[in-house]
Amino acid sequence: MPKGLFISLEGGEGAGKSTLARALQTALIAHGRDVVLTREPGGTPGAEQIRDLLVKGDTERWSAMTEALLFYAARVDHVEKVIQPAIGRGAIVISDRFADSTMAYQGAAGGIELARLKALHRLALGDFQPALTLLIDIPPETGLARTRDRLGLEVRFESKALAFHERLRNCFRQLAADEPDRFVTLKGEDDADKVAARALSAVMDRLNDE
Ligand code: T5A
Repeated sequence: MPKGLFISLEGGEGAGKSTLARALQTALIAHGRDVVLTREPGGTPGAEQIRDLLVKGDTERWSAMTEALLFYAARVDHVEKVIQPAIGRGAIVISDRFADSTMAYQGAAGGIELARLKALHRLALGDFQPALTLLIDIPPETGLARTRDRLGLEVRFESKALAFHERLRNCFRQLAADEPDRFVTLKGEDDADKVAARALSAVMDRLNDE
């Protein structure tokens, strides 16, 4: 039986994570692998219910710490019910976002010290982490323009919004620099096929190492 592998995809809004997740799934299935494509927040019925609490309603509904606790409640359910069983049966799990998003959004952008979030991670999941994290790094202006184009909205940025997205980007880059063995950084401005080819090569390298 092949060994399971847990891969997370990270990056700012509109970086191309969902596009890459689908492309990787197709390529890895063509290599004969069992692939589970999942996402956070979400991935189980309970975690999808928590997702609704997080992504709907007033933007000021929750403090950053309440959000972090809700993300971790959803994450534990996701890890216990989907990710670990799939790895156990030899599948490759691709999660569109995982714990690094909490570090960036609730930590660097939301103002919670990363040490407190890392303590929360240890409490909830011990040392469980993806074997490989693909960070799609993209200037926030480019990523936001893509999502607004998709929604058909006019592209217009406020400096506060951009500063928030710059903090996210810097945090993701710092996390990647801190854990060079886990992270591979991809250039999000490249066309989608090129991003997918680089990502597949990183995954194949990791599979060969495992
Ligand atoms: N969150 C999440 C937290 O605050 N804390 C946490 O712990 C977690 C897990 C999730 C929100 O929750 C936050 C982060 C988010 O704000 P979501 O709906 O899952 O919300 O939002 P995102 O993950 O940001 O998803 P997006 O859809 O905005 O971005 P993607 O998935 O990165 O982008 P994608 O693939 O949908 O592509 C966007 C557009 O760009 C095109 C695509 O065709 C699409 O139109 N595109 C490209 N165009 C040109 N070149 C490329 N290389 C392209 N790749 C994609």
